[in-house]
Amino acid sequence: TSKRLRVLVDMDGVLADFEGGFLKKYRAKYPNEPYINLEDRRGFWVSTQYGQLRSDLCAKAISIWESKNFFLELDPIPGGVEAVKEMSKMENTDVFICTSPIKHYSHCPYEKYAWIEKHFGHEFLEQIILTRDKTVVSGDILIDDKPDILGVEPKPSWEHVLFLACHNKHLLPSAGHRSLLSWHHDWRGLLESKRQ
Ligand code: BVP
Repeated sequence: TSKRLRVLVDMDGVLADFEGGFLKKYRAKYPNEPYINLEDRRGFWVSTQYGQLRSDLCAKAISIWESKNFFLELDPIPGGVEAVKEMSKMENTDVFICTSPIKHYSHCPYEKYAWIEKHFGHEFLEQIILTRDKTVVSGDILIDDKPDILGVEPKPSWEHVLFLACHNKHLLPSAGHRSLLSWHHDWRGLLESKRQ
């Protein structure tokens, strides 16, 4: 039909490799401290799992993503930039990058804009939604690696499709939501299923 499809795509863990970037910079800054291999990550919050490893490691983990250039220098997740560029050119499709900045705002919000400009071009800055509450954003589908997306709106308009990540692998297959295993899997079919 003629209705436009609105796709919301998360950034960290879906387009930008937060986990890989974190581990690389954590190990470089703290070469003598223990760390968690990506295969052993459990739970969305890196800081929580590092705090469980040893309580002082929580603050050390946080110091990594609060540092200048952390968000800017994240590598792209394979296939993500290409997929989002392609879907933004599809007929009757509006794509937004919907991402939650950290509250330490000195670098993160700026660097998220700069990352999008670097990988998608200046025009794509129109498509950015920065919010700490994704439930108040309307859309048909939200592709996000966070298992629980909560906020003030109890019935968000979007269907949450869980994007596979090192921290949520063990949750799959989940009764709660459909999932997308990678950008090399069938995201086109997922979008088509929402158009009816
Ligand atoms: O800005 C990102 C990184 C940050 O939370 C935001 C998640 O955004 P979405 O992917 O939901 O859009 N973040 C923060 C912490 C700890 C803070 Br204390 C963490 O462990 N993991 C994480 O992603």
